[in-house]
Amino acid sequence: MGLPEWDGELTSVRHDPETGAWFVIGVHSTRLGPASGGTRAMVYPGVEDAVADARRLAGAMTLKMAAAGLPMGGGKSVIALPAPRAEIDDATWRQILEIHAANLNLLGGNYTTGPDIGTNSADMDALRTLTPHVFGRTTAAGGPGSSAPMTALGVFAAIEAGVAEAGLDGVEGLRVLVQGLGAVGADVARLAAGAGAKLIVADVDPVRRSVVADAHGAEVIGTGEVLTRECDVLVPCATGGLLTPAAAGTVPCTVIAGAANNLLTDDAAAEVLRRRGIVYAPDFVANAGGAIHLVGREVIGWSAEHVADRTRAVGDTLTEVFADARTHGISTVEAAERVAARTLSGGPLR
Ligand code: HCI
Repeated sequence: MGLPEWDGELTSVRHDPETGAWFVIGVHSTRLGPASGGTRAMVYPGVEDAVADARRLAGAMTLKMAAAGLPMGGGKSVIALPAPRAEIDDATWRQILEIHAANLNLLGGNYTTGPDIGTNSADMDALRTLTPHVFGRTTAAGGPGSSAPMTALGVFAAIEAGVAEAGLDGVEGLRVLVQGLGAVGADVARLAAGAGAKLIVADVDPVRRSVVADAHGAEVIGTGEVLTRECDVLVPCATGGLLTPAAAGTVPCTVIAGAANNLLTDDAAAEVLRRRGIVYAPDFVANAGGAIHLVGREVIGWSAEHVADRTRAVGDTLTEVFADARTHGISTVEAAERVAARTLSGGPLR
């Protein structure tokens, strides 16, 4: 496999012929503490794509931890499945988790995982019986439970900060378009509806769409309309890579703040958004609530109340990022990277 260069510390790649799964772990940085980041399980076109995704996501975790002031480095696991998760039988999934746990044990605590797309707290319970290097177990198993509510709380704080930066007067009455109604997206939709937003939602899954639409009176649109539907706030909560520079050049909204990791395909997209005057809340700041929950509860020992306070503070961080970007004529991504770089240059946080 010819791999491109990477500025991270280590990539582990393993294939299991029996299950047909590939296991990739990207350890981007251990500068602030042990690397940490979720386990993503999904189908990829090829193993190169899985490696590229793990590395990109691991890099984003480094920035996320640093910008949130958490004492952890950045890493990510990707399990490239032989078939969609829903089609994998219990025995095979168990086997996949066992191999993943063995890989985590080989890394000896330099990387700790948690849930991400395709895995949940119950999977973390199962992994935790095989390896100690796991966050995010269910409350029944003694863990802090799903990180989704805190991720959503932080995203909502990001929406409010973005709305203020755009000179709009609060979320009430604004058209808020939520793309992706998984645990996080559905909860952001609930918060936005509670604040009086006119909700527009899109999801590939018809059940998820109608549950949210019925609960909050949301308008449902097709997933193909997300980038062309006029709205005030676009809230991407599905997989990343939604905004290419071309899409950033035409997307008809005023504020973008969502939960998806690696929302922009590259820095050029951030620059396009800046030039168009669209307020973009950098993903690794806006979606840090999940990491604050897991690391706060399981590493630092924060109370649930303190975790919620720290998560709401995501809005304050973004207010500073927006002001810094405006003052210096740089993209909000560059401004947020400066915040992370300041922390990273200081070295370990604990
Ligand atoms: C994420 O924010 O994308 C994942 C959060 C996380 C943090 C620490 C360990 C696993 C997952």
